[in-house]
Amino acid sequence: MKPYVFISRKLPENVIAILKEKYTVEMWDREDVPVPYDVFLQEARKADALLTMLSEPVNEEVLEAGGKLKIIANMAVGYDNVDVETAKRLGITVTNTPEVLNDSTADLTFALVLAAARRMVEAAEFVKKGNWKSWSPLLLAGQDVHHKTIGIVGMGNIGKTVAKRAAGFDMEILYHNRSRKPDAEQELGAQYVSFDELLERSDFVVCLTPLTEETRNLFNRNAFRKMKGKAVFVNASRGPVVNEHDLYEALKAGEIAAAGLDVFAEEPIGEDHPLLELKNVVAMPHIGSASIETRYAMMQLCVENIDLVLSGKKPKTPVE
Ligand code: 8YV
Repeated sequence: MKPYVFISRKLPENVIAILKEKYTVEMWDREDVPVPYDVFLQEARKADALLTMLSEPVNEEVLEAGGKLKIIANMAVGYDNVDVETAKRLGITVTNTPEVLNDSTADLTFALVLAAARRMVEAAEFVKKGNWKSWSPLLLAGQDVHHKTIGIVGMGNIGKTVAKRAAGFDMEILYHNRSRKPDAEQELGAQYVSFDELLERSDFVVCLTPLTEETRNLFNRNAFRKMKGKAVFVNASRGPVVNEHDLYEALKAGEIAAAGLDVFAEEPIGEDHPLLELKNVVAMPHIGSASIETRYAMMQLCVENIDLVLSGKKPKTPVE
């Protein structure tokens, strides 16, 4: 019997063709809803390989379901949806999609910095709604980005790629991370500072840290209170790193100036989400890595990792 591969979202046929030649491949083919948990679990019982998205909880029950699983290829650099410890215990390989998304995610992150600072979404709506009838010197005036201070929390590969963009805008670059990053310090002049110092000194606070028990709720009322009144906060990592209620209160009270958010505590969000009431919030539907080129590269990497592991070889990008 051929190994069985289950893919939890519809992927283009040309990407999965190589898997179909060698394996039995099934795919959840609805685009409007994620695969229901009971269906996913049933598929996991049969599967040798699962190609998963962030929306799928790859928990102990899933990992232990059939006893045949060899690989979880998660189509994301983050893997907070996967119980990696249990996978390790069971000898199941977990892979992610690092590197290929660094530039696209950094582009989107920097776009949020610019959009929130220069009020670009508000301005675009103003024009589209036919409100552009006159001109005044401070009409839709925002804040400059160039020559300001950016503070990057989470100086991983994406953080460094954002820092490169910031250097091009002549920004002073501060960062906070679990460990020092000498390459970012030497090549980009980034300065390592404590979390509090970063909050106090930055005009732009950019969150790119993975979601862990340490980072959950890291950006809370206390943190927002330490930021400058003109600070712009950008989150392109994981929603639960931010206390959304506290962010709402901080924005509403004018404790910080604006926010650019690509991620939310519970996704997707509806139009009734409180943060959407605020004019100074730029909200995106978790599209950090969503360029056509990058999404293809991510899918391709998942497919390659599955093929390698099912052929008894080492995957390209294991989660260690
Ligand atoms: C997701 C992301 O991959 O890579 C990550 O960790 O958050 C995104 O790039 C994307 O939403 C698909 O799951």
